[in-house]
Amino acid sequence: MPRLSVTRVVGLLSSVVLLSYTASGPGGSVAATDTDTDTDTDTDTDEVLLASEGTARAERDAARIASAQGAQDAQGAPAEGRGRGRGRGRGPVDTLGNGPWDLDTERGRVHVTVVTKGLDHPWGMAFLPDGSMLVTERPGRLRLVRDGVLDPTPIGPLPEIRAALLGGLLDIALHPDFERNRLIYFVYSKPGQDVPENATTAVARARWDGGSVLSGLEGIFVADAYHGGPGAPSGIGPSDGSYGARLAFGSDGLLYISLGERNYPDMSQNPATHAGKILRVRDDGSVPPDNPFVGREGYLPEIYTLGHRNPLGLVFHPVTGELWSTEFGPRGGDELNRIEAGRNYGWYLVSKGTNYDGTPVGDGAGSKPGFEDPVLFWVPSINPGNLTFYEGDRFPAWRGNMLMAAMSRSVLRATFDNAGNPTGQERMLTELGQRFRDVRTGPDGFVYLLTDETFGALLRIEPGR
Ligand SMILES: [Ca+2]
Repeated sequence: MPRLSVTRVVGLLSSVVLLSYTASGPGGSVAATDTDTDTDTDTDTDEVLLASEGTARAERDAARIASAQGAQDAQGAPAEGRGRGRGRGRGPVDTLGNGPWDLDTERGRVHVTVVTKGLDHPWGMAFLPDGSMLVTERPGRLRLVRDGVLDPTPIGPLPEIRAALLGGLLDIALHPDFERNRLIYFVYSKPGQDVPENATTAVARARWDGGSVLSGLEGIFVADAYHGGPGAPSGIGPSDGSYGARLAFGSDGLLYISLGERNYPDMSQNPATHAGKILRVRDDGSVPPDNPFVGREGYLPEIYTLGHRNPLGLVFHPVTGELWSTEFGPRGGDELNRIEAGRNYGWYLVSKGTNYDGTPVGDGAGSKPGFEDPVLFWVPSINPGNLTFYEGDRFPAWRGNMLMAAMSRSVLRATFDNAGNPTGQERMLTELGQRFRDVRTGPDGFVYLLTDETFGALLRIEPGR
């Protein structure tokens, strides 16, 4: 298959952008685009990601049309254009296979198995005390994997979710006291009340007793980050991109939420919006009085840090207790950041990368006083997803290492010295050719991965045999 040129990729983005702005209907549905997920995975832009999302959307649209219920979803969308690509007529393809795989890494052989397949763009996961797992699917389903088997019945009800482009049901977290109160938290893109495209991001919680029904569903936080729809100022990409969003509970019992700037960079430095920020709230969504900007005029009090583009990873280091975040940046500007209260992480004034059109970010200075430098950044971009610091027993050679899921079809392992400075990196599991969205260390010490694919999977990495 020919590799896409940058021009071609930009062309694809234009069509995706155009369609997303001209579409109408409750789902923000767009006509199918002629896009190709098997593009140059090292091309360092959102464009490839968005182009492949366009294909995924086309696949979903085709599936909707095939179903009777789809007629309702398609309301207002140009029916003649839906599900019809210009070119190859290729349906969704399982690009993974069944495994298992035995793969070499710099620190030994690993054995990778499929825990379950049949997940549509799985996005986040949470391990339950009994060893089972909850997994979100971006189109808006919450799934249970018990004893390695995917329960066919999704868990609900969920709130109304705007599942458009990169928006949908995103991350999930258990309350720190889950074993007693059975509370689960999830973050999702929320349609605007009058204009669905004028969407934001919200966090809800509910009680889950192990079956398929949630009780006590309650929104605890709606970000002041509405953006998109007719008349919205245009940014650097679709307003249904760059949502974030990850959740992480700290040992302080507080909930940390990472939100992207929705491809409207001005929001990252604007303290009057939650977009492009990492936030900190109590478990009921209220503001902790010691948040860094409480009482400062013009600042929303939930803000913990500013200046983020699309922070797609958020985790507390299990040993140091530090908060770390990966950030999907501009070209050559993907970042790993150590997150500290009240700091500004630069976007869109300071970046190690450049804008996708090749122009410098800000005045081109890669660093500036008052803005935090990333611990790591990648040229070309790596398209980071979530991350974990490995401290389990199964892979002694990985202890203290960071593992990062990457949409550029690899898992990145990074090492650090005792002072926390990076000392080396390795890209692993490239043989599988999958876009990795999430990576976690399981309570059993194995490493679990979600592939962000239409035929998505939950994978487990074990030591080699
Ligand atoms: Ca930055």
